[in-house]
Amino acid sequence: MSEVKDPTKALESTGITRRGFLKTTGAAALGAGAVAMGGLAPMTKAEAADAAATEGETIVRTSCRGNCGSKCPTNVVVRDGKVVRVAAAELPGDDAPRRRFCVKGYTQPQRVYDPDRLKYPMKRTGERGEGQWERISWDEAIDTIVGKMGAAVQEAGGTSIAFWSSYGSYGVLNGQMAGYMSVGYGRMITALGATVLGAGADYAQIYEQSTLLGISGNDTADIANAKTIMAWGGNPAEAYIHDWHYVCDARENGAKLITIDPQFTASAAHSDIYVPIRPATDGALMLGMANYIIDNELMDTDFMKAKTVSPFLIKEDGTYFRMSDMGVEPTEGPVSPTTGKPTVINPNVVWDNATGALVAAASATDPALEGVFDYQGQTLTTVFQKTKDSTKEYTVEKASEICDIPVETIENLARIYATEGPVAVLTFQGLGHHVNSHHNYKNLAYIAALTGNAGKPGAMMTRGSGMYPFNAKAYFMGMGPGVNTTGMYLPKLMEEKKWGQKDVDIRVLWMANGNVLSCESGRQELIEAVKKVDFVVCADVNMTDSAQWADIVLPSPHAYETEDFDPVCATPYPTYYHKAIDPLYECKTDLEILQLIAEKMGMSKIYGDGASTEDLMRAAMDSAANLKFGGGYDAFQDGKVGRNYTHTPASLVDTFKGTASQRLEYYIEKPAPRNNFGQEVHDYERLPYYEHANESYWENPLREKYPLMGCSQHNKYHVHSQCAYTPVLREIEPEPTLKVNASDAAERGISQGDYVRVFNDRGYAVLKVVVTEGIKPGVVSIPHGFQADQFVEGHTQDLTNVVMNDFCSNSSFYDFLCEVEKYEGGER
Ligand SMILES: Nc1nc2c(c(=O)[nH]1)N[C@H]1C(S)=C(S)[C@@H](COP(=O)(O)OP(=O)(O)OC[C@H]3O[C@@H](n4cnc5c(=O)[nH]c(N)nc54)[C@H](O)[C@@H]3O)O[C@H]1N2
Ligand SMILES: Nc1nc2c(c(=O)[nH]1)N[C@H]1C(S)=C(S)[C@@H](COP(=O)(O)OP(=O)(O)OC[C@H]3O[C@@H](n4cnc5c(=O)[nH]c(N)nc54)[C@H](O)[C@@H]3O)O[C@H]1N2
Ligand code: SF4
Ligand SMILES: [Mo]
Repeated sequence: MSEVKDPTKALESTGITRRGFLKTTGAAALGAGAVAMGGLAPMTKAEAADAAATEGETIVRTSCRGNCGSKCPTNVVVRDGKVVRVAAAELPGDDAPRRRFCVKGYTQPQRVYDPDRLKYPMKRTGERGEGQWERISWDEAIDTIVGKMGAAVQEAGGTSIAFWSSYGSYGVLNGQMAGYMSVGYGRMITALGATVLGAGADYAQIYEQSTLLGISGNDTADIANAKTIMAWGGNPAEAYIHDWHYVCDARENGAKLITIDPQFTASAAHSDIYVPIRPATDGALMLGMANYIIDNELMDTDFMKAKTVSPFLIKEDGTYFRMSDMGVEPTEGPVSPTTGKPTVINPNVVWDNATGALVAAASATDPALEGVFDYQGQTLTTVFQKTKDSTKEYTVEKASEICDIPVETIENLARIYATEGPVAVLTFQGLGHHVNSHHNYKNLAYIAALTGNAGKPGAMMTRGSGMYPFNAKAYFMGMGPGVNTTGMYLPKLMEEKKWGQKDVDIRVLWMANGNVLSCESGRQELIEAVKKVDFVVCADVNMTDSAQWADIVLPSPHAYETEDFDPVCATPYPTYYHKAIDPLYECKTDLEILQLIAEKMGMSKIYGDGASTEDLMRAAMDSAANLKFGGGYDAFQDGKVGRNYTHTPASLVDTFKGTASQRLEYYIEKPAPRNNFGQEVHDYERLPYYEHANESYWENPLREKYPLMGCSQHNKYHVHSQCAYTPVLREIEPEPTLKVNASDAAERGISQGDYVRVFNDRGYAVLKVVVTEGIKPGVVSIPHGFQADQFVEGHTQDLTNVVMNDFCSNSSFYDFLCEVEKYEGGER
């Protein structure tokens, strides 16, 4: 093994301090990893043989990168420096059946050899967004960028440089997990004290469930142990194809499948029960189910007492009543690996029915679930009592009205959920893409707590995702980012030039690892904000909707042309990207580009003064623990298939180890906003809660003008906007389509295959219609991941808005109203 170098040491002599692992960003990254899985079926022998090398060929193990989440290990067969075939790579032993692959994986070579790839650095010649470009040299590109960055830093400080990403890559060298967690971007950003604009997607789930409630979910393989599976606001058959075979296994063992979705998805088609729900009302459905479960005494009270925060007492100010409140001094526990300081042991107090006294939770034999208690004039209420009281208005009848679901169906759902467990809830963006949808996760945790549907085999609130531990220190070169927020706040930042107390005068905007001006919501508002920035750079593989708005575009290599390591993986086998072929054309990786910039700016020490790729990779992978238990970098070299050593039989089930109380939490003692700029935090952030969506709610007076509620779906032929131009996939699905219910179409004189104009005050798009019974009347589904030039006119993402939830920063991809009319402009 070669010497382990830590190039971050180079900085110590400069006086720049390094910063330890940020708990929240780590958790966010983990949650982001829970984002997606993929793959259709195990390899047949014939398919596996596809990837076998014949004479003159070599097989290189890599991945298709991107954020479908499956991270299928890929065997790329190379002959004469060219990719000739690809197939799923083998996984060892018992994990072999986890080997999956899909049509997007098989067609990656078409993306590699796409003639429209960005080939050279280019600069804009016409107006911004006009599409006029001129080839330039790398020297000119780097000189221009360094000139702009240097001037901006001098005049307006480090925060004037903003790096904007989403989920293009989680690579430890070139990616931007959680906005900046990689050697390349992390070191540049933390050395400059730059502004990080992270993704607005996935935050309802990531922030509420993973970060605040500390629940990470069971391993995907555990789905097979469920007796009931609920595809609730998610479509595992198409978006989590990696999980789907476990759903099928469970069904073969007799499990019931229920889908709750306004669209009749592929998952719905396979279901025993399909419940078309009015969008953005799931929170009310959950509370209606909770009240039915309580009223009909279907609760698992043993679970509630032993495994949840239900019996914990809360003071009037909303914080927990602890032993210190009764004069018992806290004691010191073991040193925390995250803070390096001893943990404080100050137990929660419960009322023990057995002794009729207030005691530490662990010593109660029969903790009271309900009740209000007095301690020296202070009123103490159990978490369950408080929640029950604050949500009692959501009777089954009220939920029925809000959700447009019959009372009997809600009662049936509640009974099944409570009595036919273990229940695996497979959910994602249907519960996450409205402005206030983060409350869904507290409500889901509440019904799971009432019924014991978490923390045991087959019972989960979501499926988890593994992460190979990485050495986050390798990503830091200073105090951290100057400002760390979400890209959706760009309009606010450009307007106010402040973030909390900090000045943020963004002069240079760097877009990479995300097609943000195609995929983030509020596209037009974001474009307006981008127009106000002096200088915009975009690094990508293709001329994306985002690259179109840059001043300089930089060509990035395809995954097969890159060396990197992705620590996030749903299987125990995280992917090491071995470089299969040299980068085509003049493409350079993000790290190479940032190294050139650092050199020109006199900052080359941030990348270890010419340290090799191996050195930098080792800095991220070779932590003491990784070397000891998992082998680190070397475990993935020379044909070895490294395994995530933290993936153990014990890790298959989430037993709430990540929560402060080591119990299932549905109460948040100290809610703190993800992006803190001094905003008010409401008391309801603590509790299960329902409120209607921002725009997409039935009673909204705006429905007189725009009666249709929007939503969308993750496309089975795309990974977001990636694969949007893959020729084979375009043959299957040549153009974007809008799904409209047959009754809504008939009312508007729209027929199958017509071109329609879908619009609201923010924007419009012209595209082909699919008239279907497979969507709830009053709801339309816009396509996700198509590019501006694939619409006849406009862009469906222009219908969405930039409104975010200030507490958890999730955005409003489905939270919009619109109207549809027949397009009279003829066919394209
Ligand atoms: N093929 C493919 N797979 C992917 C991706 C991809 O782009 N392509 N992306 C990956 C990523 S990053 C993510 S986050 C996941 C997303 O994974 P999923 O969320 O499972 O995928 P979606 O297709 O967005 O499914 C959301 C479903 O919610 C429904 N829905 C909309 N509004 C509501 C509502 O208010 N209530 C309920 N109950 N349902 C509602 C929609 O009709 C849709 O069927 O997919 C991942 N997998
Ligand atoms: N209407 C609607 N909008 C949505 C959603 C929806 O359901 N409906 N879903 C939302 C969700 S859940 C998500 S996660 C987001 C995803 O939003 P994005 O992450 O922005 O989606 P992608 O199209 O995958 O964009 C990733 C880009 O990164 C580039 N890339 C890949 N690897 C590299 C690299 O190594 N270096 C550089 N420089 N670039 C690289 C890719 O070529 C691609 O252009 O979309 C959100 N938007
Ligand atoms: S797109 Fe996703 S499911 Fe398909 S091969 Fe690639 S990683 Fe696997
Ligand atoms: Mo996502």
